[in-house]
Amino acid sequence: MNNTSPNQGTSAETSASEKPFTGLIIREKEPENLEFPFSALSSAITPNEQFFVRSHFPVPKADPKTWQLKIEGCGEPAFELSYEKLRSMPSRTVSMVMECAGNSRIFLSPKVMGLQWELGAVGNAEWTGVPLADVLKRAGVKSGAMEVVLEGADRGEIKKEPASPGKISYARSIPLAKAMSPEVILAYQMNGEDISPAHGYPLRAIVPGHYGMASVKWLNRILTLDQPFRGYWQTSDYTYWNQHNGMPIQLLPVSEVEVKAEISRPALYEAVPANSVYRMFGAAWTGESEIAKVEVSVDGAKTWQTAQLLGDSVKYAWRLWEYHWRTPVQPGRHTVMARATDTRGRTQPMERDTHRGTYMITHVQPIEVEVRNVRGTGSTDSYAI
Ligand SMILES: Nc1nc2c(c(=O)[nH]1)N[C@H]1C(S)=C(S)[C@@H](COP(=O)(O)O)O[C@H]1N2
Ligand SMILES: [Mo]
Repeated sequence: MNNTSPNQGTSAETSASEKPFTGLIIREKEPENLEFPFSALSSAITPNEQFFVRSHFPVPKADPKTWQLKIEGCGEPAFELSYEKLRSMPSRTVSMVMECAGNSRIFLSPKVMGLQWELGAVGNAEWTGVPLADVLKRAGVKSGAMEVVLEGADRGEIKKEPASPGKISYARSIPLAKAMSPEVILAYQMNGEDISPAHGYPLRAIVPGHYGMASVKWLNRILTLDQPFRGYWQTSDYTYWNQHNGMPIQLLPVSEVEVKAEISRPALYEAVPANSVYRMFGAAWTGESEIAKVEVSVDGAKTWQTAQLLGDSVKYAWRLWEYHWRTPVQPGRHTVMARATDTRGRTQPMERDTHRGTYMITHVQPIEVEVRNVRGTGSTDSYAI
């Protein structure tokens, strides 16, 4: 698929059932961490002001006139690029779903540490910038390099043990092979506008196929390494237990996105009219693959029906879907679920895998709704039959 084409548009049906967007939800005031209310999903592209924000530290100030991107480890001295120079280089636009690895954490029971995201630490935007490979080729990659570290200008202290040695900068690495892939870009625009301060102005990495933590914001330094990077967010935070013969043997960095479908509507505990057709609606995404199908269950996972995928498949972007649910005649509590499968045959698990720690929360989420006899409750997603 051509990844530079405009993404799936909103169909007429979609707009007919839109719930208005009434603002982001605060998960933390300082630093600012904001969630998109997922029931307001209305189009394949998340508008900039609706895009969730996940930041570990306050937004660093940046002056594009003096700002420099430093590339080190490729030879002496460090290679530098100005903002102006970067903007003059050939660019590319990539449509990418960005999901925070901790998205859906509030559904874990017992409760775990970390921001308590519901369904909205995820969004899909078109990012424009320079392929990282072009910048690395200009700087010259030393033979033996195996990882590329991306460092942001934001800094802070980690108080949780093991505490950091004073202030440290946010940094993550990706394998060299991924860094050289054409979809990985250094982006200065988001949906056709210069990236806002909250989302990484003036420059951020965009690493399609990986969870959000790899897409380093306020990027000002790139380092190539001939050994695995052992930084804080690579080895202490954003890790999960790799298993061998049923034994957890090694903490590995969270990296590739797992396949997942989310239900936008009905929302949790929404009142759904009985004996009607309700249009269920949501989005599905995966990592280095594409969505093959989304299935819906309205009977507690006894049977699964195929949902309709909307628009075209765009690698690394999410795919919208819908399903027309004939709601029960009898009022009462009902559970609906959705699960996605990708073209590699990977599908969402029903149970939580505890080796994933506090990240990669993709097991099937039951969404409870209240089926009611009343009509005209304001729902535009259904019609009587
Ligand atoms: N420099 C820097 N980059 C960062 C982060 C950060 O705190 N500092 N947060 C990461 C995480 S955990 C996520 S999920 C995404 C969120 O990007 P957004 O705020 O634009 O949605 O940015 C990533 N890049
Ligand atoms: Mo994240």
